[in-house]
Amino acid sequence: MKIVLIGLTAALISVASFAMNNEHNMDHGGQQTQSQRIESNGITLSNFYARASIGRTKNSGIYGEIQAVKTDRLVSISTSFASAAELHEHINNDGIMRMRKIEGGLTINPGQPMVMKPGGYHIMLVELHQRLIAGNSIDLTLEFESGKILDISVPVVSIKKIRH
Ligand SMILES: [Cu+2]
Repeated sequence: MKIVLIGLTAALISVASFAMNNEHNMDHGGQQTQSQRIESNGITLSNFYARASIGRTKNSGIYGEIQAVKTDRLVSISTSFASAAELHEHINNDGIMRMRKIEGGLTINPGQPMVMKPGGYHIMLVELHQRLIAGNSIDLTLEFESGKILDISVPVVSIKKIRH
């Protein structure tokens, strides 16, 4: 009886690891349309999306939400898909909306999620190395003043699917 039980347990473990491998492969090879939720060291990243390239434009935007348990500051952003990733805001300059780079990072306070969305704060991808295609995903690394570094895989979606 004992031998049968051990055999059964081994079979269950191999089924479980097979399922996990499958999921793993889908993340890398397949299309990613769902945004990841990353929680690490008191910082949560959610609803991250990158806007698919429009024509041959060399820039694009990333939107998402950052929450922190303790006050922290987003100081550096990078991706292998672009020469630079900058933190931007939109400002109303005599009725004309303009984008402006935020120098010195952006503070995130506990209980106040930092929301990046079209027309507001966003991550600007400058000098894309390749077009961003809807259905693909791109890597993104966020560094905080506290020293915390979070990696997230960001799905690329068409502008029509990004909610305002
Ligand atoms: Cu911008």
